[in-house]
Amino acid sequence: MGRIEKTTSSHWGAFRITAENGRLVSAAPFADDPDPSPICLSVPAAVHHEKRVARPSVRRGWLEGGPGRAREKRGADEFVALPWDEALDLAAAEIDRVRREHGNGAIYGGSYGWGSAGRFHHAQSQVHRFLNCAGGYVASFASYSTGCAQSIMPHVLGMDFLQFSYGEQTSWSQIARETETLVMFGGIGRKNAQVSMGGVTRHSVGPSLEAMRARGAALVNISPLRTDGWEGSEWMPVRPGTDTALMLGLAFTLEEEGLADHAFLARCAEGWGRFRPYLMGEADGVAKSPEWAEPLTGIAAGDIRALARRMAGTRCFISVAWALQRQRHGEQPFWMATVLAAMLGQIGLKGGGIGYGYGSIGGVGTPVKRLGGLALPQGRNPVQAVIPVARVADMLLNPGADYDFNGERRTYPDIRLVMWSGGNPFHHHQDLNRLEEAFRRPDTVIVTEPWWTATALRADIVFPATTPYEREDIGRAFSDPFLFHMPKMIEPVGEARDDYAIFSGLAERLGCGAAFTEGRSAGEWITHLYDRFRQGCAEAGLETPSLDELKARNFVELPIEGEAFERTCLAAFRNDPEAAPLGTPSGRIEIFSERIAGFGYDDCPGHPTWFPPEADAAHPLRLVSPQPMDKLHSQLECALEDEPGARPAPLSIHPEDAAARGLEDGALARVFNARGACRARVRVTETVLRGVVALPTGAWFDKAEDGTDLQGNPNVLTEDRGTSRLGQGTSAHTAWVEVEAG
Ligand SMILES: Nc1nc2c(c(=O)[nH]1)N[C@H]1C(S)=C(S)[C@@H](COP(=O)(O)OP(=O)(O)OC[C@H]3O[C@@H](n4cnc5c(=O)[nH]c(N)nc54)[C@H](O)[C@@H]3O)O[C@H]1N2
Ligand SMILES: Nc1nc2c(c(=O)[nH]1)N[C@H]1C(S)=C(S)[C@@H](COP(=O)(O)OP(=O)(O)OC[C@H]3O[C@@H](n4cnc5c(=O)[nH]c(N)nc54)[C@H](O)[C@@H]3O)O[C@H]1N2
Ligand SMILES: [Mo]
Repeated sequence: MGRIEKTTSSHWGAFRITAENGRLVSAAPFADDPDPSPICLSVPAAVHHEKRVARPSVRRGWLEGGPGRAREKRGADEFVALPWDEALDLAAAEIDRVRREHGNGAIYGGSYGWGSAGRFHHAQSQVHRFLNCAGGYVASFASYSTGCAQSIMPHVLGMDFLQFSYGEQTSWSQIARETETLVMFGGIGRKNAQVSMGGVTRHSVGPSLEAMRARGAALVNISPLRTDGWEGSEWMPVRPGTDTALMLGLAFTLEEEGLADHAFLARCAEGWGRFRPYLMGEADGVAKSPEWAEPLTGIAAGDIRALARRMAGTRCFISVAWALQRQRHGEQPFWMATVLAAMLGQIGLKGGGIGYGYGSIGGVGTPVKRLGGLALPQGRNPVQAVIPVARVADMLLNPGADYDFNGERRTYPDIRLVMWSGGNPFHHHQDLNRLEEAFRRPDTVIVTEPWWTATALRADIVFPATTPYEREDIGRAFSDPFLFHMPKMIEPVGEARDDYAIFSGLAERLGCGAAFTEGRSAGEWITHLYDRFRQGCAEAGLETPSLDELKARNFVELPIEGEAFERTCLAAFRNDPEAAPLGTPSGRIEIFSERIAGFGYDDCPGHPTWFPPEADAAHPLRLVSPQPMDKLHSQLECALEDEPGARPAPLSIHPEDAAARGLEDGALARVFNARGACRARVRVTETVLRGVVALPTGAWFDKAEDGTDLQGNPNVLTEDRGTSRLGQGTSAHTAWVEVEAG
């Protein structure tokens, strides 16, 4: 007891945390962070919030009727608290029934989500390891972050997209030094880089942009929101979903004005000759000129031409936010951006070329040596079935139906049991009313979660999980030089248990306890994983502290960041494409892909193609739903919800659009379309393009009797449709809405 003050790590970075007499009392930014995130400030209030799940809880209809009963009451039923042993017995018996009667292929354990940052108590790894030990599960491919990029980009660059993003892309330090024109599709602002998987200790994106500005580099923010750019950026307000048209207009100018680097295209790219007739209009009678792009994008033809000339005339880096592929035909802007960069011929040069996700997440472009290890082994999944992650509702609603995915014809499995740990699908999935319908299909839904989220409220069995402050762990992100001992600050709140303890209890009951635990306690696992990591480091010539020393010091910075670890994306390939070919069929950047053309998809043909957005006359405002500034997704929401005026969430709208609807700043509004409706608080601002409204993600879905979400969750409005048959990613940013006072 008494007072403990320590540093801990999280997805939004390191922070100081203080406990007094068994309760967290305050949090403060990490002293060595030049641009810390405010997210940590909500931690103490959230951890001790009344919305914590106090005890194992079982939905009454399920408890009384058995699996599959009163499924329509999911989300409206009450919960019965049970002792741990009874709840674990019930859950284990149900997992056993499903695997015996239907096979492990009837268990969905894709369980997408961000959980928390520690390496051992990593909820995804825990649930996947458990399900593998129990005979396997239907898994998921890719993420909501980079769903279709992970399908399209390997065809274009011949590399796994995440390997490319984190292992190959140009370092920020080099961009900050060398780039003259930084063209940012989707912007690079302060907001998103606060966060990175596993943590980002020194937030350096802001300081890098500041350094560029100070030496006179041009920062061009191409986005519907001015706030997506760093202070001092030029703003080119583009209509959402039209970046491909803008890029085609830029490419057309380069070709028309003799600015394209044909030597580079001939040496390093494949298929220019198949793409050029489309670009210039010889193939379809439509020249993709700046004049053609102007009415589509909302950007004047003269500005498009001027930008193309600047890009060709300076050391230019094109950055593309992940948001651009989180929409219908999201494959196209990602592919076209690479084609544009290839035409500029600066790929592989210092501070030139192309990169993805720089504005999306911290950790992209950090000059940090990659180290292996420190992950809980997940074992092998005997079940082969995998769905694209964002097709979860389609799967639950359409068992046995066929669908296309990246050149394959696949069939959705018939899911009887859903297990979710460390994610909140009723935050992250699109068209939540449809997801609610889908979640009524399986016999049983089991969720481990610290809080009564909208997902926990729609489960049959809810196990209360601890938060990182209630257990010990090791914190390390692969893109960060720091290593943390994450101390246990307080005893578990209520009857919460670690995910590891929960899955150990289930595994024992299912006869696979020894396989799951390998006889180790949580503390022994941490020692085991850390020792393995340390040994790997030693083999690579890197000294790390012993675990006891790390505990005593709380955190250390490893000497693995700096110019020595700087990268220039695709430099070796540029220098000698024969000696260092890409993994594409041609070994070069594929402007035209025979392989994709061979799939025969009309929604993703063999070269980058413009698809006009499908307008919705009754709902004329385009909704973008960016990540929230003040938090990570839906996490810690209960603390923010309590702040006066914070909810429903703020909807940014242009003054003319607001005036046309009689909406005043600060007033309450109803945002709606054919799929659903939510409340929001009007924020009238000129920082959003006319015709566009922005409602951040993260509010806890809370449905009133008339079906309106009271908190302002944009996912009651978004469309649950794949990006295309190729990528099948989420189309979260493609939605049309109307807004009215009330
Ligand atoms: N409209 C729209 N929707 C979007 C997006 C968008 O741009 N627009 N973005 C998408 C993207 S990129 C993402 S990544 C997703 C994010 O979606 P999620 O990752 O599902 O969102 P989180 O709120 O981070 O969910 C993590 C959950 O894990 C719980 N948790 C935390 N620690 C632990 C733990 O130790 N154990 C257990 N069992 N649980 C824990 C948290 O309480 C929380 O409920 O949202 C997607 N949804
Ligand atoms: N503070 C904070 N930071 C986060 C997160 C968080 O929850 N909170 N989540 C993290 C995660 S998991 C992820 S995946 C990343 C996501 O990173 P991104 O995908 O880059 O982030 P978003 O906030 O969805 O979108 C960035 C901006 O893109 C713009 N945009 C939307 N559609 C278009 C379009 O069609 N064209 C153009 N040019 N711009 C468009 C929007 O105005 C939006 O503000 O963020 C990470 N960073
Ligand atoms: Mo994400």
